[in-house]
Amino acid sequence: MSLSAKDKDVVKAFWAKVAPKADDIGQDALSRMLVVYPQTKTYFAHWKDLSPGSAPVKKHGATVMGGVADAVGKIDDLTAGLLNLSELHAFTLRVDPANFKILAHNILVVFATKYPNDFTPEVHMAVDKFLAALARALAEKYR
Ligand code: HNI
Repeated sequence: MSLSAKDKDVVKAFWAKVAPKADDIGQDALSRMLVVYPQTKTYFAHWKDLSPGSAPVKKHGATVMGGVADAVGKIDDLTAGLLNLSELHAFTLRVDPANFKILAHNILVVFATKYPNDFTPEVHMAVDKFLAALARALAEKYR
């Protein structure tokens, strides 16, 4: 399902609010993903410490949210905008695209817990659609 103009505005406004805390959000989402969905740990076996809040989890959480920030800027054409990142995940990193949905879910959970007042049903829906579109765009090069 594609994002309406209204959905895009809602996503951009919510992102503007949370962007200053993107690094914290990223490390929390990544920490949760690795704990709750331990099958995702296989991709990070080269890290020294995969426990919640460890140095590599912090660093990569910030990296991933940098990718999300980039995607917000490319919200009008995610498929083209994320093609290089999709290629990297498909051919170099060989990440199973099912995991994009898992991380998207964890990002949503963190948004909800950190911003209970801002995370209205309307924001929830728009951000869910955005993260689903982001996951689809990242999976593009697998076809
Ligand atoms: Ni992902 C590297 C963005 C989901 C495994 N990932 C990156 C980089 C960005 C990024 C940006 C750094 C690229 C570079 O070096 O040029 N990843 C994203 C985004 C999502 C995502 C925006 C979805 C929201 N990545 C996932 C998932 C997994 C994943 C779900 C596996 C479970 N990514 C990786 C791995 C790396 C990576 C592995 C390399 C990490 C490293 O140690 O260098």
